[in-house]
Amino acid sequence: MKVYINGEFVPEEEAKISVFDHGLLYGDGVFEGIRAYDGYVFKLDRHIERLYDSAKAIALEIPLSKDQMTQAILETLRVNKLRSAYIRPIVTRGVGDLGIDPRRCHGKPSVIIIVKEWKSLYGEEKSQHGLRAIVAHTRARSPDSLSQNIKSLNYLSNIMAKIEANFAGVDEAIMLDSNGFVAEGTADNVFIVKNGTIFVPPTVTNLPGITRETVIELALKERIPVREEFFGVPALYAADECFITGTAAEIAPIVEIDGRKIGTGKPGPITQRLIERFRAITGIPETGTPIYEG
Ligand code: PXG
Repeated sequence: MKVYINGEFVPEEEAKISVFDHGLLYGDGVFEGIRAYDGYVFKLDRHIERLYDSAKAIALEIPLSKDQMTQAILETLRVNKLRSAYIRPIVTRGVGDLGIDPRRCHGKPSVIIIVKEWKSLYGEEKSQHGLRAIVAHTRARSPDSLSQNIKSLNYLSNIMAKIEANFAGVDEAIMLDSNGFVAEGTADNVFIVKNGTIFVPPTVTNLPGITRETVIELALKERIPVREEFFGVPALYAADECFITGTAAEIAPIVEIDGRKIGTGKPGPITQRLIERFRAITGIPETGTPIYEG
């Protein structure tokens, strides 16, 4: 696999950056997680927009225009002859010295694009039968600190929640906001279904997921009511269905939380319907940017 680093394609083994890069030293940078399905990059424009929004929030000027970034991503896929892939653009503050001041990076951000052949996150089995989760003790970062809205290279709170899930021997951790309401998963958004209505927390406490917004659109098309409102842990336990959404997870049912069975303990009918609808809109020109001509 070849990796894009600052305009050049470098073989994977040689794809290295400086130990003085502030992305490594301070987590000073932003990234995206994107997927290509069967020759089409799913919602590429939205991912590009979110990358630039994240960069704007941390006052990081990406040295490529949005169009140049789009072309760089497509070219990286073509160089690697990929049709279905995971795509990871990363922009860091760049190479500086041992001091946090971004001015020491001389305004030269590092741009990296890694592409990989896609492998399913939880495996077909788990995605079909559902995941087990815990509610994490580690809280999602609050909007008055480094907002969860920014897809920055600082993922430590999410990683700590994931470690909690690993210790508990379950698949995923659900993080609460500073008020104790459900915020999101470690790399995904959380939805519940109660009496035929879908509930999802407003995005002030979580990443405005592109899968999340896609699922809301699909649900409304299916005439399933959707309410964006905060809910607590008891509502999570008492839900008829629960699922997480993300570029990696797609739509994955959660069937157990903190030892409580959710609904029947099997993926619910609304979750299954949305999974089906979601599958139908990936890998098509209506939702994706073509990698190859014709
Ligand atoms: N919340 C968080 C904290 C995330 O990191 C989502 C929600 C879902 O957003 P999207 O736009 O993907 O629906 C994410 C997404 C990875 C990886 O390699 C992580 C994400 C996406 C793709 C890959 O860990 N995070």
